[in-house]
Parts: sequence; C-alpha cells; structure tokens
Amino acid sequence: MSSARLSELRISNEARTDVVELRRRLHDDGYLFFRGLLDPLRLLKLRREMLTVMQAGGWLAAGTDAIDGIANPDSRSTEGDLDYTDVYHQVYRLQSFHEIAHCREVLDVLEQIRGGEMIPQPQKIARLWFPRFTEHTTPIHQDFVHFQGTWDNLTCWSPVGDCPRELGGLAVLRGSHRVNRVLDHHFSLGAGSLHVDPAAHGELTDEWQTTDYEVGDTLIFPALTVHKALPNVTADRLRISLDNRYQRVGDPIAEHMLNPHLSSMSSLSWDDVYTNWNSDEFQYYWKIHNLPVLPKITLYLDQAFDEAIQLARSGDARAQLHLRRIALRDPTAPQGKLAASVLDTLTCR
Ligand SMILES: O=C(O)CCC(=O)C(=O)O
Ligand SMILES: [Fe+2]
Repeated sequence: MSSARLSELRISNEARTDVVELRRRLHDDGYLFFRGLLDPLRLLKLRREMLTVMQAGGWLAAGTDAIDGIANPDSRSTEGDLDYTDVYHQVYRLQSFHEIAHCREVLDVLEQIRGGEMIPQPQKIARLWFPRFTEHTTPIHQDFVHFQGTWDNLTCWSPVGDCPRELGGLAVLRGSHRVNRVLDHHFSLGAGSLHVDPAAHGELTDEWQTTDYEVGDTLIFPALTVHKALPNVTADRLRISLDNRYQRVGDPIAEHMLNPHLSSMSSLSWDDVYTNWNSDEFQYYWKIHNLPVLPKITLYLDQAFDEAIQLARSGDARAQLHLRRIALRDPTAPQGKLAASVLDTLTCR
C-alpha cells in the first residue's frame, strides 16, 4: 500500500463563504476539509450516547468511562461479522446519530458547492473500529462502487471525538477524482471488501493527505475520490466516525441506500430504527422528494467474491476468513453455500 508521502490536508475554513474558491479547491484536490464545522459539544454528546450502547453490548473494558472508548479486546469484531451488526444496529437506533446528518452547517456548505438543495441519503453510516485489528482497515477505494447513484454525490466523514493519526482517520489521494471514471476494484478485507491498487493506475499520484482530526472536523469528497482509512494502531481505543452521503434532491439514488446500513446482513427496518424516537421530523424525510431509484450494481462485489473464491482455493488466509464470514451470515444464499463448500474442500484436503 503506497503511503510514501502523507502530507497535511488543506484546511478550507477561510474560504467557507467563497463558493468560487470552494469549487476550485474541490476540483483541484478532490476534497474539502473544515476544522470545527460541526458543533464539538453536540458530537461529544453523541459520542457518549454511542459508546454507552457499545458498553451495554460488552464492547468496552470493564470499569472504564464510556466516553474514553476503551475497547474490550475480547469483543473485537468488524463489518461483516454478525456480532458487529448486533451492537451496531443498537447504535443505529439512536435518534441523535441520524439527526446530526441534517445539521445546517454541513448542508450550507454542500448546497453552496452543488448550487441547489441537498439531502443526506437515508442510509447513514457509523464506523466503530477496534484497535489493533488492522487487517480490517478500510482499504483504498472510491465510494461510487458502494453507494452508486451519481458521481456528484458527496461523502462527509467526521470523527466522533478527536482522531489523531494513530487512531486511524481517513486519508485521501489528492486530485484522484480527476481520473473521471470508476477504477478497477479487487477483493480485500476491510469495510466494503473492495480495494484499488494505485500502482495499477498510472495516472494516480502518491499524494496521500491526512491530519490529526479533532472533534467537529469534517472531510467532504465526491464519489470518485480515492481514499482509505489509516490503521487504528492505538493500544486500546475504539475509533468512532460518521460517514454520510448527500445528493441533490433531483438526482437518482441507488435502491440499497434507501435502507438502514447493514440491514441486508441482519434485518432492520426504519420502523425498528424509529422505535424510541421522540420526534418524527427526520423520519422518512426523503419520501417527499420522490427520488428516482436505480437498481444496485452488484458487479463490483460479485467480482470480488469470485476473486475471494479463487484466492481461498489457492490458500489465501484473508480470502478464507472472508468466505467464513459469508458462509456464517448467509448460509442459505448462493454465495454463502459456495463459500461453505469451498471451505469444506479446503479442510478435507
Ligand atoms: O471510516 C472508514 O474507515 C471508512 C470511511 C469511508 O470510506 C468513507 O467515509 O467513505
Ligand atoms: Fe469510502
């Protein structure tokens, strides 16, 4: 993984009301980064709420204060594991977690950039990343392969708490969106299971940029910008962050973005999510827009699954781990059955 050069993100706070300059920077760099765009106190309140749910799920070290996010190493899990989804979906029911995606400070910037009304897509995402579980770090990718819709969609990534480099914040490949196409993605462990090899795409530079994020900071980037997470190499801290996607109200949305995150892995409806909410202001808010719906493109993940099958057969431990997860969570689906049968033949050898 190329990280030869890891320089500082360009901060755009001083250009916040200068739409021409914001657009120029987005065009040049493939991202905009703002310090303190979100209210730190609101985020810290959310952090406590999220971590209190994780604590109840057994994810935190005994006797620690939830706000510190000190992990219980015995409960390590990641996206793709059923244990992860169990606790994650409890966090996912928090009203404040969904509401923060509607905050005006972020929408104002996005609407300036795109010049029209923007909304957060229904599917919000939190990442709850265990320390020293680095083979599951989010690999190098473009968001389009996962979230689809249009290339103009904007991702907003915000840590829920300070996120110094060692906690594994996001890094972007500066200017990479200018490839103006979806790059080849291959099987990988880590969120999304898809990665790009920059070395295989001659037009990409190695200008990786990141920072020591502080609570309230927000990184904004379009669907073609190449990015990755850094590994969480802290001794014991969970990394918690939000990544939500925003679109114009007239643009189409991919069908899976209308559902709660990871609901294909373990069922969760919006009515489930809304059970304990005390307001309906942000429930089903997207329905009035009648967004055109696009079928999900499954090609990227199907190709990665085929690669994982080949790699597992040739002895690749990471691919075998991936197939074990799929076999456990989808035992009756065609991919789950194929994964189980490949693993069986390997153990019978
Ligand atoms: O936080 C992560 O590890 C992944 C986030 C990401 O890829 C994104 O925000 O698009
Ligand atoms: Fe991403």
